[in-house]
Amino acid sequence: MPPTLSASPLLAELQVSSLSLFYIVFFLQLFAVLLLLEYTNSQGLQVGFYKNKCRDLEPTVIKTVAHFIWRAPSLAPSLLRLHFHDCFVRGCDGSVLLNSTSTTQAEKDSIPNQTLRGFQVIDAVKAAVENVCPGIVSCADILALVARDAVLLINGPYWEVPTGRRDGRVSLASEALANLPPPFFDISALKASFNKKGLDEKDLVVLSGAHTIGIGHCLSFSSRLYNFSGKGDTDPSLDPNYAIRLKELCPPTDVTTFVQMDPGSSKIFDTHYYKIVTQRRGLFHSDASLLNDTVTKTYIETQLKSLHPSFFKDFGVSMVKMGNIEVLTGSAGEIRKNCALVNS
Ligand code: HEM
Ligand SMILES: *[C@@H]1O[C@H](CO)[C@@H](O)[C@H](O)[C@H]1NC(C)=O
Ligand SMILES: *[C@@H]1O[C@H](CO)[C@@H](O)[C@H](O)[C@H]1NC(C)=O
Ligand SMILES: *[C@@H]1O[C@H](CO)[C@@H](O)[C@H](O)[C@H]1NC(C)=O
Ligand SMILES: CC(=O)N[C@H]1CO[C@H](CO)[C@@H](O)[C@@H]1O
Repeated sequence: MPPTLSASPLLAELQVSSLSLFYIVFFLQLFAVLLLLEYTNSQGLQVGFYKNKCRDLEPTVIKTVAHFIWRAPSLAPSLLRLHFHDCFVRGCDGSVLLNSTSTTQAEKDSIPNQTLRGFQVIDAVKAAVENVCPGIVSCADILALVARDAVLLINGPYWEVPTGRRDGRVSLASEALANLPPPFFDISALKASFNKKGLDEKDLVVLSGAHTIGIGHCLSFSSRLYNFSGKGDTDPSLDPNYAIRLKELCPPTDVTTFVQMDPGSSKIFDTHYYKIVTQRRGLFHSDASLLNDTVTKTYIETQLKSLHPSFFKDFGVSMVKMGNIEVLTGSAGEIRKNCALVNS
């Protein structure tokens, strides 16, 4: 017998055992991954987090928000925007609510936040919630619930809000400037900004749909009207007739005037914003740039063509994703007593 023949069964056996070893290692790894998933899930947010700790939380929140919105519906967009500005800076940790201190300038006092409104609503909700369950509910969770209820109260979509966020202790104006996408961004900068927060192009086009409600100040888009590229010109992506109208409303140095983002429909949560975007009448360059990408453009066209647009359902899904950005959970952070101040 040639030695090679006697060696081959051994070789076969070796191969079998290395194959089973491969499977053992494979399943061990799979098991480890599953364990890790289980662990991160239990560390994550959950719908009904306060079920046993603060049963009346959600009714208390919506009652207080309704009290404000029925008297001043224009607060609804502002309250939705607060949650976005919270989540994009240091995650959804309530940092947008903190006041500046003698040593640090907070997010509130940064350029993108100059036009934020509705802090008094958050304070009132926090007070009402502290009244029914003191020291239990974070300001970050209140922002997420208020954003949902604000949209619902103007007949927008409803979605379930996972909770369990904890409040951060840091708020820096410089981080707001670095993390919030400005209105002059083009599509690649917007995609990069959202990707950095774990959000994709669909989330970008869906969440931009929030601009179906609310207003924008002249200063947020006047660079499109005057001297767009340093030649005294107007942004070519803006409908020229609409540009003329906007110039009438917004003289070059106007800092107080504001206009509806979705004129005529700016109090109604619907797909009309997508319509004005296709008409080249989106208020910001960032709105216009949604036509410069296949995924975002196709989404917009599909919503407008469809008899039953998926926008409402999609909006809830993307809001939950946004609400998950870099959250503090477990024993991280704190439950603030006053949303404007870290606990002492
Ligand atoms: C895609 C990147 C985005 C950019 C560049 C952007 C930019 C802006 C700007 C410049 C304003 C006007 C502020 C003013 O002049 O008063 C505004 C308003 C608003 N934004 Fe956005 N935004 C973006 C995404 C979002 C998202 C993700 C949401 C929420 C899900 C949102 C909700 C709103 C709302 C509701 C208003 C109206 C606020 C009011 O009426 O007080 N935006 N946005
Ligand atoms: C936070 O700042 C606002 C505006 O300056 C002020 O009205 C409010 O009283 C401050 N809140 C606290 C708790 O200091
Ligand atoms: C337009 O921008 C250019 C380049 O930044 C600048 O030199 C020029 O003075 C600006 N014109 C006006 C009217 O502001
Ligand atoms: C869309 O892309 C074109 C070609 O690159 C560019 O000239 C235009 O400024 C872009 N529009 C927006 C709104 O970003
Ligand atoms: C709502 C709010 O706090 N706005 C502030 C934004 O920042 C400017 C300074 O850049 C403050 O003057 C505003 O009060």
